[in-house]
Amino acid sequence: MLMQDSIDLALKMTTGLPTKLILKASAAHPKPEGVTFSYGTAGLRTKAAVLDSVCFRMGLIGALRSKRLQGKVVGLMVTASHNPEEDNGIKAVDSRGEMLEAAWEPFCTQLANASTDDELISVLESIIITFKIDLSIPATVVYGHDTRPSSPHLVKALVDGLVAFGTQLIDAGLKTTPQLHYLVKAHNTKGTPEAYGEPSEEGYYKKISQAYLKLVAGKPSLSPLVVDCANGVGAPALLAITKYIAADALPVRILRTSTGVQGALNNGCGADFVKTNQRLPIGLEKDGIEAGDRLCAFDGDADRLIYFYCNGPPSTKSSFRLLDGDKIASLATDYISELVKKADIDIKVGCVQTAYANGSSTKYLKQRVPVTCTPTGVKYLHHAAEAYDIGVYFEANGHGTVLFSPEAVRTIKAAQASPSSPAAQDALEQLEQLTELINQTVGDAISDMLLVEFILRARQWGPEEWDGAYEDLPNKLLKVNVKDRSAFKTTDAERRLTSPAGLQEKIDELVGKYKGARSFVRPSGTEDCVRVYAETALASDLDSLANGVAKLVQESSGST
Ligand code: G16
Repeated sequence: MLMQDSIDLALKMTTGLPTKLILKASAAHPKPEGVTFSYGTAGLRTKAAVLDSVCFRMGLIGALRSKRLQGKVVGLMVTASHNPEEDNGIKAVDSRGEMLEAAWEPFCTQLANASTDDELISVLESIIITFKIDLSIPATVVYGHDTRPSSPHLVKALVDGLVAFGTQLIDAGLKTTPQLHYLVKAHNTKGTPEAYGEPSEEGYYKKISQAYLKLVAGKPSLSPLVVDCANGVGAPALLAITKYIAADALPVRILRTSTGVQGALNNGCGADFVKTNQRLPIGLEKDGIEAGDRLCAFDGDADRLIYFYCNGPPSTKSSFRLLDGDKIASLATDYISELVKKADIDIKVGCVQTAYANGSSTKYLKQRVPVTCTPTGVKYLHHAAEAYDIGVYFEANGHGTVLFSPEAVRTIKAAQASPSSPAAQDALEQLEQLTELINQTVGDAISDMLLVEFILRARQWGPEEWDGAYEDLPNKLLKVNVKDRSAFKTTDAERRLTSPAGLQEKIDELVGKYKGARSFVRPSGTEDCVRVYAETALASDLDSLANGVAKLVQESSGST
């Protein structure tokens, strides 16, 4: 295209930009000085006190993204998930219920960092031109928030951004992150043959509870499950679903539900605390739990799930046993693979993990199904899982779900017309219900919990039988505070560092000194730290390796 033609087209495309309205609204949401924002693993996330302008600007992005998708509903969720209560953030949901398209991420970062009005408008113009957005298309955005005290204020900023583009608003209010993903997909598929469910919170509960009840019908009950809700939004959501599922179908004790208590969120409890510290939530041993009880924990926005139990007195630290995302992946992969075999259909099951997956879990899974490794972040795992007919993806930290490809769903439905045996018919019915039970838009603590509960019930297993699949290699996760985490760059699905120069070689040398050891370093995309993961064959080597790598990180960067 000739230069003049390009200029004319750009002018034409950006003519409808409501510059005055945007700048007027933006004046009420000034960017704080001296802060640089970055779109990370799951959106923008940092201290809530500096996020007002970011939320306003993500409102603008939401409107543009919806216009780009011909007016389809997109979602914005105000949450900082597993982070401490004083943090907040925003996750963007695309029209199929998945994470925002990666190509938009650098623009979100640019817009969040624009420090003048001119810069703000210029970034918006470049988004419009890059993605060929027709501004005359009306936008619709559904937005929600978690229980953080800062959320209502930030939602207001978000709405100001949406309103500046005349966006049609759907206020979902207090929601879990997976519920918001569900709502986006349900809105966009309403009235189509692919209708995902009623686009309401009630629709969400109905869809998954009905599937669960069909799956567990006739299967003997298990002892009660104890749930740590991280004092977050998972608490009211779990309470709500128990109104749809009677206690004999889901015997449950719901703990850590103090959503209104300042400072309680994710504090000494929740999935991240349990996984990272490999211990019970603080004080849980005094909550009347016993050896062998099934325990699980959500994170602050209920998109992660971790199970655990004690194989001896809960007051003894050594009795703690973790059933993390890897163990959930192995449970789900085994069960679903068996169903596919019984159903006698030609469907391939695959599994997706990250470098954090315990080496034993990868070995176990690889003996059964193809396994892919991606960088950290649901957005990467989700897309990799789409490559399989049935893709099970879980991060060790408890984020994950199972995706059934449209072809797999068609095969399951078609085979039900003439099943090869009564056992095949039963397996096909179970597979069909699993497509309803599992929230296929994103990892969902509640839906995943029901999946685990169903499988354990079908197998009549307690946590020890489940745990018996394989023995985790001793492992440790450390956070190291550094001056500039952006100095840490990785390659090979984050398993190796390319920067700071020379650090990877030093890590290799250290790892080489320990038997069956592995360690890697990567910058967190949600917290201001660098994460160190270490795994060894011998428990006695673990602390020495993990601390040694952390020391190398500190020496290479200068800790804060
Ligand atoms: C988010 C992402 C996860 C990721 C986690 C930690 O979870 O959705 O995929 O594993 O951050 O990422 P990082 O190690 O980069 O900090 P959440 O639950 O915090 O939204």
